[in-house]
Amino acid sequence: MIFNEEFETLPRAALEAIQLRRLRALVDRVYALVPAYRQKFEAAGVRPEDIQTLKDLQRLPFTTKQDLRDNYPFGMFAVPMEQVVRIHASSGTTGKPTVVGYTLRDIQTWSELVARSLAAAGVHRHDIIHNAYGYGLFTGGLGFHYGVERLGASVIPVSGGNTRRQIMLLQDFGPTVLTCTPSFALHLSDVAQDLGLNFQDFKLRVGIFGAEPWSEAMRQEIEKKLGLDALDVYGLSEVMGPGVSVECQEAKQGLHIAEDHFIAEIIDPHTLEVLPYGQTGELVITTLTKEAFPVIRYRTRDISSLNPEPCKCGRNLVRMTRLSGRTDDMIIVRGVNVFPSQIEAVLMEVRGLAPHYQLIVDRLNQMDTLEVQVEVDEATFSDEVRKMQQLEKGIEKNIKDYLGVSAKVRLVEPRSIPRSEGKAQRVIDRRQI
Ligand code: DLL
Repeated sequence: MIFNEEFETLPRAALEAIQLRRLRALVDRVYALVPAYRQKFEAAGVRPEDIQTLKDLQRLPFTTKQDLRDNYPFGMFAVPMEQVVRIHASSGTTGKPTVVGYTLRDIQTWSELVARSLAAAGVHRHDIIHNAYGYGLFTGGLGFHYGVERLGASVIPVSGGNTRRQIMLLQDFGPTVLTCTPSFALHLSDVAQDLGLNFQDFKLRVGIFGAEPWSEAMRQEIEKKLGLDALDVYGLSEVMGPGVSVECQEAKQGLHIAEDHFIAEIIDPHTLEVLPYGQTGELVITTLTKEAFPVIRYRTRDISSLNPEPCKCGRNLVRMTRLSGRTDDMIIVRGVNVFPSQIEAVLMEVRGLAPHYQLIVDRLNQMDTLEVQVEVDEATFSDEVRKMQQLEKGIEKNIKDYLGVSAKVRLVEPRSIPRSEGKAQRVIDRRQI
């Protein structure tokens, strides 16, 4: 189903005319209102009037997470705070989160784009949606919540956690749609099985999964175990949240990007050159309509490619391929974005630790596990076991407090973590997805 027939099926020429008009207005606005953008444009020797065609976008400088960090927390907002009605945040590479803001109109746009995503996945007004994306600073929960309401369907705002209770609600309320991370979907089905219940007996028929990497094999498994049609949804806080792109139920081949609101480019992350359609590289996104927190050529660090062929679902919107990884070392553990540098920052505050650590990520019963192994210095190592255990617990608490993720901390002997000749290998990801 198509939620916004007019905009989702625009002929390319008409779509590009809208994109150019919006891009020029955006560039004028950020140049006038956001000092950080003005400075970056000036440093690159480009002025708003230089943007005459869509190709001229390539003359504008990229925006990175570092820019957001330099302007933490609200320095890149393009409206006064009294027009901001919502704040969300996601993990930054240091202890500080990346902060994003929305005007009322931004929330309306976002709601429409999530409504479009739901419709593309085959959801309609009569559906009941069990929304198990986390509510809070994370954009998943509230993003889907508003989208479901915009579509006119019913939302159950379950949020994350409390798996057994979720199973009870799935059984009793009979939702027809499940929205959560793909790993949590599988975890739900395992727990149901342990309780002697079968997902096939529930009413679910569609699942919309994203916020973390998953594979075609995982889709097959989810569809088989949960008895539903599983679709991929993509987004990131810096650009909006969920709803930037979504697979359609008809083709399930690539995620349609809402191009009347975003321009996507693929670049070579080393040379920074823009690559032609079909080639794989880093996805870069420009927001065309966001008011509070527009981004210009934001480097997502996500790896994908673009396919411009019209789709059998009727949309002319470019499709991005399922993400195949990231160009940085961010890992996603139970839906929480984690940078090794954040863990490092927590560890470095503790006396008695050596700056050698490794993160071991695995998946046990469909749930991600994170173990932090860190070397202690000689003095700490000769302490009694009880003291070492206390130290471990203390670090676990700090990681939970600062990063919002549970980890198992294991203090290990001095010089036991393998040293590398080049870049230290901080992450060992044993998950098979
Ligand atoms: O994860 C927004 C979202 C919520 C998307 C719910 C989909 C569903 P962040 O927390 O800012 O926002 O994390 C964004 O998550 O750059 C990707 O690396 C990863 N990611 C998001 N969707 C997918 C997906 C939300 N479908 C980061 N497949 C992004 C693989 C994904 N990775």
